[in-house]
Amino acid sequence: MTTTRRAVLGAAGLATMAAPRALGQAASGAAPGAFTLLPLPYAPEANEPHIDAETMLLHHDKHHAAYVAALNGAAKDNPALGNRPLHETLARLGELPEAVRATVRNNGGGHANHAMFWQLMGGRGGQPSGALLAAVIRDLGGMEAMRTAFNRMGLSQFGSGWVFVTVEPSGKLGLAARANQDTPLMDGSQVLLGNDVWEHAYYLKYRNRRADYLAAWWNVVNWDAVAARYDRARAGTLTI
Ligand code: MN3
Repeated sequence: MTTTRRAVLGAAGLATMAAPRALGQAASGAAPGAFTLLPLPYAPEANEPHIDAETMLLHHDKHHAAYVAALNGAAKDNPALGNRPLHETLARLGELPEAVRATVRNNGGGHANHAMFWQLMGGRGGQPSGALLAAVIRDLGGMEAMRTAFNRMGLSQFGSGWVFVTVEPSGKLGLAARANQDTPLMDGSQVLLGNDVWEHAYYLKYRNRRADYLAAWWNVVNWDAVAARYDRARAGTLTI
């Protein structure tokens, strides 16, 4: 929630208005099962030929499912986890008991990152319009400059990680790379979009050619979905 909304709502408003739940999180967080693996929002072959169906199925049904299972395991022992929106937990990892912090960082980050990732794929690439395109031009030098810098950061991320376009607290767009399942949500930014550069995201089709995967991935971005995320980010209602 933005400072502006906090100020507008005031203490009474905050008390009566539940923070927005994250995508893939139960409305009332009764652990276990507080966190849910939502189905892919399109057929696994929807991103062919750029991202193959087998990769999509393994990635969603096995890798993402494992993060959700481990996160629910942590919530079983720490019920407060399931009752707090995931993005708020990720923004305040330092408040968690040390025994559970790394598990939540890795698997909560993994759940948030993948839930975001599926939502913004299944499209036909191209480019956004309107306010989002204007922001890309204003803050990132335009679509081609953004893609070039994003792909370079994804390629130079050593080992497993992610590359993101963020919405900073100031409202400006930015670029960020993170190791493992870390996310800019852990640093107070919002995530507009992100690409997974773990080998499991591309190795079946692209083998070691991460650069080819990064270049091809833009062909499946659903810019309508990204624009909807941008609107929510500006309204202070984007969760993960
Ligand atoms: Mn992954």
